[in-house]
Amino acid sequence: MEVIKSCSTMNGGCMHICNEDLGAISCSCSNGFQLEADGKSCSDVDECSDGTKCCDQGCSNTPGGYECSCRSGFTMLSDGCGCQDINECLDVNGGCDQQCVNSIGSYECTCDGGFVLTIDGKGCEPLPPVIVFRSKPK
Ligand SMILES: [Ca+2]
Repeated sequence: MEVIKSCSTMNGGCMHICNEDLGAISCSCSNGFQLEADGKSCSDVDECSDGTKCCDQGCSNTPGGYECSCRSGFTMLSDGCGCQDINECLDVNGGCDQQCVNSIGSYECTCDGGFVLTIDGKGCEPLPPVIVFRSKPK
């Protein structure tokens, strides 16, 4: 077996970065990768599980990095880490006929007195006249 003594031959056997120092070769890895036990191979670091992630909510590991994500009802901050509630009421009143009430991660429509919410959760219709339910006569 040929002993590789230089980074100029086959990258010194290193998967990523070959360092030559006083005739000795050592391998290192690009950011987001870690050196394997063989001293040559590089494997992805799972930042989502090793505690280095900055994500408020979701985290997905990618080769050499990771990406944060936010649940529905939230928007990603420019830092790529934080998640901020979307105030749906600022956009066409959340689609609500009458009142729009924002909440963290969601919102709901409500109606003024004398009105009830329609089945779609957005519209308002006048309260129906009082209906008296009677049991069927036997
Ligand atoms: Ca919201």
